[in-house]
Amino acid sequence: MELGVILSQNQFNIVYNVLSFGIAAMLAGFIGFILLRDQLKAKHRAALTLGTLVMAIADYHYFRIFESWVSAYHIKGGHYVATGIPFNEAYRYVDWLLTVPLLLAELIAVLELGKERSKGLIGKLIVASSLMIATGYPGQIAGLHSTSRTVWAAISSVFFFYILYVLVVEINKVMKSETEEVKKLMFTTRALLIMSWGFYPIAYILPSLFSGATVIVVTQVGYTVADVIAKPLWTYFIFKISKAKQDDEELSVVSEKTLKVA
Ligand code: RET
Repeated sequence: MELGVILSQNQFNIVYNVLSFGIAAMLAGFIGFILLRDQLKAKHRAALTLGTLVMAIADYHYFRIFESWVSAYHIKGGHYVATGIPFNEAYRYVDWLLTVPLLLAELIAVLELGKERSKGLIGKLIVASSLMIATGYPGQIAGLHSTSRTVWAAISSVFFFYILYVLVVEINKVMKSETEEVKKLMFTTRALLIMSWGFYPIAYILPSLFSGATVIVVTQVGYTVADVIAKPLWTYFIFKISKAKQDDEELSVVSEKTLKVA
């Protein structure tokens, strides 16, 4: 798709900088979550551990995407033209294939649904998310206005809506029995889920409204922004829920002790 495309210096630099921002955001998340680890006791750490792994996987992929971007174009007569080495869009999809199940597992861990229920749910969500991503990829690399792009996107969307439906139902159920603080955080996490996940199909559709090099720029900026919300920001909120739950537990232990003393 990219061969023959000419990018202005600005267009090339926007993608270059946004990918560089992606590397920085994922690295900052990785280090930040390691530093936050001590604030949680072992019992509440599972979700943060998964989030830290997500950051490592994503940072590696952003580095590879960046590298691929740099080798796909070179400057000629003041413009960037394709070198002949294709820009590798598959890195993103491989990244999602690995990180999406982990991000979903983070949420399931923090919802504390019990071992059996969590296992069953995670199994279903892994299958659905793998299918969503695997069926999205052929559409991503198909021609921008081809029928196959629409058909694959429609198939992928079935799994997308299924995942969102399952998660929103589970969050809503759990929210009912939580304290005000946890409820508020879960409310934000639910909004973050819908916002960030909703951004991916938009970043997929949006390029069809443009032509030429703008398509490439819009795709890369869109996916990177969505990734920063869906990975580090998401994990940060999940961490806050873990912390609030831990604080609640400590508070109830203290009040039980006070009751006994009294
Ligand atoms: C695709 C193809 C078009 C239709 C749909 C898509 C959805 C992608 C999503 C990706 C989520 C990725 C996340 C990554 C975080 O690391 C594949 C673009 C519905 C929802 C959360």
